[in-house]
Amino acid sequence: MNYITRSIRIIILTVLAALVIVTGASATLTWTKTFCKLYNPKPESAINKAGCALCHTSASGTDGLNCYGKLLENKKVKKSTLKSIESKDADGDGFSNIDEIKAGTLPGDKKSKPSTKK
Ligand SMILES: [Ca+2]
Repeated sequence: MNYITRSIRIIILTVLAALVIVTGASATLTWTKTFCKLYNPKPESAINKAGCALCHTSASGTDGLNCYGKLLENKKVKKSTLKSIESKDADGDGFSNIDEIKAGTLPGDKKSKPSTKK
């Protein structure tokens, strides 16, 4: 009985862990889809090449959120949410998020910024 109870617990915890991982990944994909629909980044832009690093601290997306991603954390996945943070400068590099997005640079990476200030 004890063995069965422990086995059931392990199975339940494994399923829950898998759900958390899948839910997190699909949330990220939904953000990416919404972002691309709204801004349509150019294929050669740093944004397009960054993949998950647009909002995460790594390209794999398995690490935490960067400063741009943190502005979207726990918010509804909607175009209006993205628009609501356009005027902010998430990475503090002197360029607003929307100026970076228009230039194709990363709004969550201080080292990636437009070549000239607008
Ligand atoms: Ca910026």
